[in-house]
Amino acid sequence: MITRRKFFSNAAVAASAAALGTAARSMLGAEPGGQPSENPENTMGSARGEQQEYPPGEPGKDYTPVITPNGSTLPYKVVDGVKVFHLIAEEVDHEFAPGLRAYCWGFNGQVHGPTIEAVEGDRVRIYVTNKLPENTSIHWHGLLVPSGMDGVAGLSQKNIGPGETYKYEFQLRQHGTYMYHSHSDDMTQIALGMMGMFVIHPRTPTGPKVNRDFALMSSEWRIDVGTRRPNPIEMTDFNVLTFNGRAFPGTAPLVAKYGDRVRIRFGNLSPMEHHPIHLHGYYWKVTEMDGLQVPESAQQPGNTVLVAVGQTRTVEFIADNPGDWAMHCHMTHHTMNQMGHSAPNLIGVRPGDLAKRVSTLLPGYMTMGESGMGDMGEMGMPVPRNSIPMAGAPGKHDYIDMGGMFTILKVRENLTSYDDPGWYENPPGTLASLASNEELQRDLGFVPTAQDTQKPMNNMHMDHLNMKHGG
Ligand SMILES: [Cu+2]
Repeated sequence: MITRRKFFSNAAVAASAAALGTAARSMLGAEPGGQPSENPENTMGSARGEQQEYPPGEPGKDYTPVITPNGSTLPYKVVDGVKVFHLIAEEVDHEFAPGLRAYCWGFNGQVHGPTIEAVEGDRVRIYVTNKLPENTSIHWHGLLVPSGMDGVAGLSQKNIGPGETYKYEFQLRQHGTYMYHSHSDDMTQIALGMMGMFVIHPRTPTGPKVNRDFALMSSEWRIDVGTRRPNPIEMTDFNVLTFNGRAFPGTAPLVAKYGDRVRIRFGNLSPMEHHPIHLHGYYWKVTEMDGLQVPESAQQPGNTVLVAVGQTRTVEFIADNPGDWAMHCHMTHHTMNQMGHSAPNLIGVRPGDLAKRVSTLLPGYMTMGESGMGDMGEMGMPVPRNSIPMAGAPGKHDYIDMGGMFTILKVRENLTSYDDPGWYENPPGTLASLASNEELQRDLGFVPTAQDTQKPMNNMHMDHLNMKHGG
């Protein structure tokens, strides 16, 4: 029986180079949905098979370039039809947020490494120079490459020694969101930041074109206060959580115009933890899992997507709700910064004149946390050198008690550029505000105070219950 796939495949054999369209898809081993063919024998996509050549895909013409907030895209040049990239593994003095720097390991002067971007069918040659004091190697996470290009030191290749440059070369026979990372002394090198995103655009795009295409890599670090080196021994207690190597308020906002179709490609190469990433004000559809396209009928809607360690998840939505919208990992300790995690629990404790008494022994002492910890960033108490307080940054309406893996989606109706447009101007009647006594009296029948012992619900008419039982 001639399946459609087989038909394309056979047709492709006979097709001339001019008949690229459907043949290209088949030759790359991808069905229109983007899935690799079940039968690699039928495809060019086989790592061991013959490979059809494609002209190098060009930004602007063949794809809309990805935006890596707080990061960059790795430049390339074309040599004899091959896209040539150069990654340099090296130590980087990296800023996580204003006030916190550490010596990390990254690529080309950046943490994480620049995003590698190419087009399905491209042949890529990636040189990796090792400027680290120990061996390294690079694994192309999720890419279908020949075994010897897979980058697992010892298993797939020799280590890249300090000072050496290795060459990786393969054809990209899939499209989607992937990653790259060190695969030699992984525990150390990943904890120090050696990773980046690898985005492959489809040769023959299907589906609606996106206007804004963002890549965000999650990671986590242990940087003890006052030190300048992430601790790779840490297994459980991470205190700096990042998107693209930056902790809020160091994260750049994602800016979109009203009506834009927005794609966000999430990757997670944290040493240990999974991150449920949540966006306010929207629901999205998960269009890719680990780079593989999800058929439209199966695209899960949601507003939170769990990105486990080693996974990528891609979501899309239309930016039709103007405003400033929080987007963050929903594990609350992952939206906190470094300082304050070892404080005693004083919530509800009445400290009396403790501060006064202690201050005779410790000048400048403040008792903190008895009414919660939201004020710990805002109080601006001096923090040790090279550390960031538990949370926050001044916001438009108040202090923002968030840190870590937190950023802001900014959607505006009128934009002349995608630069940070500042804070959102709330249209009249659309901002939560202090209730007036008149409103409270009218709607609740009384004015609640902090001293109230009344149970508010006892004073309310149970309209919905009446409706239910009233028949
Ligand atoms: Cu998290």
